[in-house]
Formats: sequence, structure tokens, C-alpha cells
Amino acid sequence: MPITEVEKIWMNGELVPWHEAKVHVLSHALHYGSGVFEGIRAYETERGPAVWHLDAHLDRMYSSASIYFMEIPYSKAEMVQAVKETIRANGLESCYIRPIAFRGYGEMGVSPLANPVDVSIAVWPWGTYLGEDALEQGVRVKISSWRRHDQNSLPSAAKATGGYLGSILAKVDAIKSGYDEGVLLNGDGYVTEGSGENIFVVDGGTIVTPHTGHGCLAGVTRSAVMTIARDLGFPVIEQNLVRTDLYTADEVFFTGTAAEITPIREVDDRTVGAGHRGPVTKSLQDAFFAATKGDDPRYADWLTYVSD
Ligand code: PPE
Repeated sequence: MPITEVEKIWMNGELVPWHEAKVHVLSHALHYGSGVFEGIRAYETERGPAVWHLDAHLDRMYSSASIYFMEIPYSKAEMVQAVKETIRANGLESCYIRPIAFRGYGEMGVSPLANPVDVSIAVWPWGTYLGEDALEQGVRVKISSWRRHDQNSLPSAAKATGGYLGSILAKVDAIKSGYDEGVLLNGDGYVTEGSGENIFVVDGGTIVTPHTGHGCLAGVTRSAVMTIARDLGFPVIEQNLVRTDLYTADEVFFTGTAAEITPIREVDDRTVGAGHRGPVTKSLQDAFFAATKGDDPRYADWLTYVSD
């Protein structure tokens, strides 16, 4: 997806012109995947742009960093200010936000411990993730032959750059096979998630999603959607799912910061439910987007206003 360029990127404490946000080719992260990052969205509200679940995203970023012994040289409070400042400097009403902390230029070799931790925050407008009409029409997915890496190979609790190589294999395989997205099973054959989204099924009015212990990322959208679903009166459970559970469900959908709530209309060429966005998915989307706009006081805490 082409990036819509804006003016400034925050880099190690300063706002620099977009094209000057550069790194050295011998940066550790480029060679060994030693970066941790987040994808966050800011939504347009009546009180100006508001960042969705900023604290939860930063908490996960600092946890990811600690798993890799990476000390982020800014406090969370400083990062909150930096995110707000970057959005303001670019005059955006809504945007995607990509903070990253990575091992920079210094020594060469696998151990990152002597290398500096560089931090940047980029923001830009980013529309629907899985295609123009995805939120209404739904997407077509394929169960990937590539498995989700094991917890003891690459911990799914860390949203680390290197971990996305597996996602790349699944995504490219899906696209080249004519699908929109790939779904990865874990080593035991249970469903984990898409290349960049968590997955849910709706079956007989119950909403089911794989447990994070089975290899999926603990998605911030996943947990927001679980809360919203329970508040709407749906039972929500975390349980093992096998691929045929996706084939036979009434509805299947993805969640993610970029993907938001994207219906899945086909899995491995089998039509899911009625073959279009189902009523439960629609009601979750409506409640979710009302919350992101600041229209639901129950979820007011989930928004950080850029002007505050
Ligand atoms: N699983 C994976 C593998 C993943 O990358 C994401 C986010 C999620 C689940 C959902 O997590 P959350 O955003 O906290 O609800 N993927 C980010 C990056 C996508 C990309 O293409 O880059 C995102 O959605 O921002």
C-alpha cells in the first residue's frame, strides 16, 4: 500500500522532515530484525483527533522491548507527548501511527546489547487495510501452509519486527494464490491469526477467538472488541479453533488496528454464512466506530485527545 507522505517524523526526540528520517545501513535491526513496534490509529472526533487505546499500545511496546532487553530511552509519558506532538505537527484529523524502537548503528554481530536503541514515530493517513470495500463486503482468506512460529521460538507476546517474516510468507502466498489474506495455524494445527490481524468466529450467537497462549498477538483491538461484544450481550470465549470451525461458522471476522473489524466472507473457497458481512459483525462494527468517534461515554477512557 503506498504511503501518503506528510511533513514530519519524530526521531529520537526531534521532529525532522519526512525524507530526513533515515538510518545507517549497518543498523542492527536491519540485519537481525531487532525492533519492536506498534500500529495505532487516531480517529476524528468532535474534539479533534483522538488516539485509540494509546496507553495499551505503549504498554505492549514496552513489554515487547523488555522481552528483548531493550531499554526505550523515553518514558511512556514522554512517548504520549511525542505521539500527540507528531500528529499536531502534521495537522492530521485522523491517521495511522507507527512508533518503533530498534537497535541502531554501533557494533555488528548478533548480540544487540551494546547498540543504541533508536526510537521514531511516524504518522500518515491510512484508509482500509484489506481493500476498498473490505469493511462492508468482507475478504477472502486462505489457510496458509506456513505455520505460526512457536512461542518458544519467537514469543508472540513481543510485537517485534523480525517476527513478521512468517507473516510475510503467509501474506505473499495468499496474495499470489488470489486471496486477500492468509490465516496461520500453529504447530498443533490450531488457528492463530491472520498475517496482521486477530480472528474471531460467531457460532450460534457465541463469539469465539483463539487464546493468546496458542500463538496469536494479544491484539488491542481484539480485547476492545471482546469488551464491546460482552457489553452488547454476546457470550465471548477464548478457545481452540480448527480450520473447519472457520468453514462452518455463521460469521468470521478479523480485528486489528489497521484492519479494524473486517468481515471474512470466504475461507479456502468455502462461503462463510451468507457470504457477506453478518449481523453480529455489523453490530460490533457500529459499536466500535461509535466508540472511536467518542460517541459512546462507556468507552471515553479509550481515547487520548491530541489537544489535551
Ligand atoms: N496479529 C498480528 C500478527 C498483527 O500484526 C496485528 C496488528 C494484530 C494481530 C492485531 O493487533 P492490534 O492492532 O493490537 O489490534 N497489526 C498491525 C500491523 C499491520 C501491518 O500491516 O503493518 C496493525 O494492525 O497496525
